[in-house]
Amino acid sequence: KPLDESEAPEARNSALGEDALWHVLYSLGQDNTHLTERKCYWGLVLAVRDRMLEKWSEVQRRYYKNDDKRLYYLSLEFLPGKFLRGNLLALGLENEAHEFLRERGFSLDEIIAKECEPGLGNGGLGRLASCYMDSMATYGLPAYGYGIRYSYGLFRQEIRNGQQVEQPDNWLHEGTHWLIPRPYKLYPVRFYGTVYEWLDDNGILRHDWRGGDLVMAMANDVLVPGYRNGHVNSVRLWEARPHKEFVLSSFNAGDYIGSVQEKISDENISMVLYPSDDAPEGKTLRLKQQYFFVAATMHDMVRRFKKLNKPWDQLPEKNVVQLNETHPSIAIPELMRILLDEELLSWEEAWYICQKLFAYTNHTVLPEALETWTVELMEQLLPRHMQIIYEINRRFLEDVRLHFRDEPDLPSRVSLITAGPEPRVRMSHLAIVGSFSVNGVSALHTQILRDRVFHDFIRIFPDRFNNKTNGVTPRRWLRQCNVPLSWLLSEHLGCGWVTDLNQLEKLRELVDVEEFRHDWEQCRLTNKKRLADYIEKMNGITVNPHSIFDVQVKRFHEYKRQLLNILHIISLYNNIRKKPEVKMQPCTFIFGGKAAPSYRMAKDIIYLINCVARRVNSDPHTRNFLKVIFLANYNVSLAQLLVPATDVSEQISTAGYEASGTGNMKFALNGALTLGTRDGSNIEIAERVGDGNIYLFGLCEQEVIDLRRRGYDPWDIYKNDSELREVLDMINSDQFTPGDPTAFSSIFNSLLSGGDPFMILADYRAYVEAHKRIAHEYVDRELWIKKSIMNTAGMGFFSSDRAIKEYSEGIWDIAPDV
Ligand code: 26Q
Repeated sequence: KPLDESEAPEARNSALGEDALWHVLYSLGQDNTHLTERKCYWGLVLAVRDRMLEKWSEVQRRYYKNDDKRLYYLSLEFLPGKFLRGNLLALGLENEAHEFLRERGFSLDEIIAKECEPGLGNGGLGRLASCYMDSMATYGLPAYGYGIRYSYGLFRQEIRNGQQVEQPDNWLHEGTHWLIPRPYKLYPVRFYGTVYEWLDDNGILRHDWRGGDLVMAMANDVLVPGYRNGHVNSVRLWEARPHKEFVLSSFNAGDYIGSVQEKISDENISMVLYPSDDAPEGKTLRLKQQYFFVAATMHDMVRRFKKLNKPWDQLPEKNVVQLNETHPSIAIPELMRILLDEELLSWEEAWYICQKLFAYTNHTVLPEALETWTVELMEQLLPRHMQIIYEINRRFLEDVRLHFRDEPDLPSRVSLITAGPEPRVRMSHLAIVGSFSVNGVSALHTQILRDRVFHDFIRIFPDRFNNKTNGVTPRRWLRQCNVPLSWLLSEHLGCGWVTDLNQLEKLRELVDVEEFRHDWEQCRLTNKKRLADYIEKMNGITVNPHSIFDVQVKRFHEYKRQLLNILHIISLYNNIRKKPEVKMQPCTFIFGGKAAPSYRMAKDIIYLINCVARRVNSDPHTRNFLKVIFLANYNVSLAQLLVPATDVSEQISTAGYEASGTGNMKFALNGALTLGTRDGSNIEIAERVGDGNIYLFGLCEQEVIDLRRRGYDPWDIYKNDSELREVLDMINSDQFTPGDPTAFSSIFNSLLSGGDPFMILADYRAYVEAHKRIAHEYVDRELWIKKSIMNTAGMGFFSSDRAIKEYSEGIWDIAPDV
């Protein structure tokens, strides 16, 4: 049943249902006297879209009229999740939609369950972009998202015989009316070609990039409504289209297939999202994707700016471009090219404009994830941009030499181009030098950028670096995903928390009210039962909703240490079997997440978890106490089911490796207790929920560094900890893979002879002890529920609304237009 219907939908002449029926006939071209679920869904989508379009066009006109400064948020990834529920909620139309469907014998929940989700991102970075789009619309900012309309999103994960199998995600197979194609918004994008030189009237050397291949970028818009404020923004997703329908010459020469082939290869650019969230592969197609969407976006921005008839130096006063990671950083030389070669500005003017326009967010400190491209590839694909990068670098290094005369090594360390036989362009250096702001995504992460990763740049550009701790949208990550708790909150606090999350602090006064605690627990139980039903349906395993739901869902990565989790589970399993008389709190351990298709170790870990699950779940001695579940195809929708049903949120990365994490925020917001390392934003979560309401364990970032420096030998731990040794020896035998004793030898070897690069054994004991505390305290229901409430109460700061306010005031210098 829908909640907070208090705010009536905007007055409109016709009812939502009537419009949906109209659309079934006139837009879908289908009989609307016999309605199917599908027809109702698409009819509703179109009717909701109409309402958003009206607001959107009003808002766009207002930006123009008020001469607003605009934000361009450039991201190769967006992970919006399903649309229907969120859009209905934002517009206050949930009741109407519900009624319309009910009268025709359909259910909103069931229809939403069947809605497909666009997986146009890998994980944290893409989901953050979507949380931010939601907050920008809700705050009323003049902002645009820009990205790529991939035909295939992140692969669908199946588990076969315990192993990950990737399936294509053809999310557009049925088409989608949430996407508005704009076939007339079509810009050419060039690749390869030649740079010509000429002298202008003032005798200045000019450049002209010509020839090569042209591909067209076509706009597709997704509308993003603010929450009940009549504001609608958009995300523009570029789709690659062939420049010419056929290459005429080859067509005439009879090479019909050859000419079609060329058309197909042009469309390849927006075909598929790269499924790796680190270790960039250096593939030409990826660089093409990056330049393709950046060129189209810069073109769009310049076109809009030119309508204002202002001098060029006003470009950064009327616009700001936020680069989500270095992936779109080729925007910097692209804008330089436009200003120099097309608008004929001087280098100084053009560079001044760029440096005032761009801002860059870093999301990773993993050295292998820092993006670089070979000069060779850049020179070939984007010859003019490579020239510009050389010139940016030349001038930058000249400056560095001048200001740091006594540090002859500094220039080579900060150079945009590496030395050596195969020189590469460092995209992060390009982004730092070409921006006025560089930010990290949690306090610790920004500190690490300052101290280690970009230490040299801090001295060159001391004012450029700043922190913006990530946040998540309370609309999707509480109001939408946790209806029972939302009801309870609104009953006691009013509805204001949905857009002002700090209001949750008032919950602190309610922890001592017994009835409130009881209701809190009931909400949690309802959510856990719903998840238990899903597990039963998907995995065929019955789990006890009164057991501890301990959840680790995220991409599979060695630094995220899913291995640490499963090692502990194996030792629990051993203990129960050895001492069946000891009563134990029943536990359900839930995993989910995808591994990059080429990441062998991550796939081995998925296999290990599934093998352990099979063994543990079928053992009659342990199955009342211990269940291990791997949920296939973790995505935004599945997260929305898991987050409100979780008791213990596993955030156990090696300290210093997780830039921020945002899953940690979603779980704690919904009343889960965090079991985590002092890493990323876990530290800030602890500060706000209080040390007594979170389970922190293990080495901190400095201790990780110190231990490594002192010399860390995992064999010592192996020798001294007999419980852990038993677990490791089981992995290194055929215990979990009967007949195949070497299935996990790569894991065993990495942990021991490989030196355990992520310090799993070093943190093992502390992790086990933390789990013991959890099992002990969970039994004290009063205590646990209080802690749960205190978590939700302390999470106001982690709203993406707060983060977006900080970005607008601290970086973008833009204000809401409402
Ligand atoms: C780069 C080049 C070629 C191919 C792929 C990539 C690539 C793609 C995605 C590199 C990195 C990513 C994604 C990184 C990411 O998701 N980072 C996460 O960002 C979150 C939001 O700030 C943080 O909370 C996480 O800590 C961080 O891991």
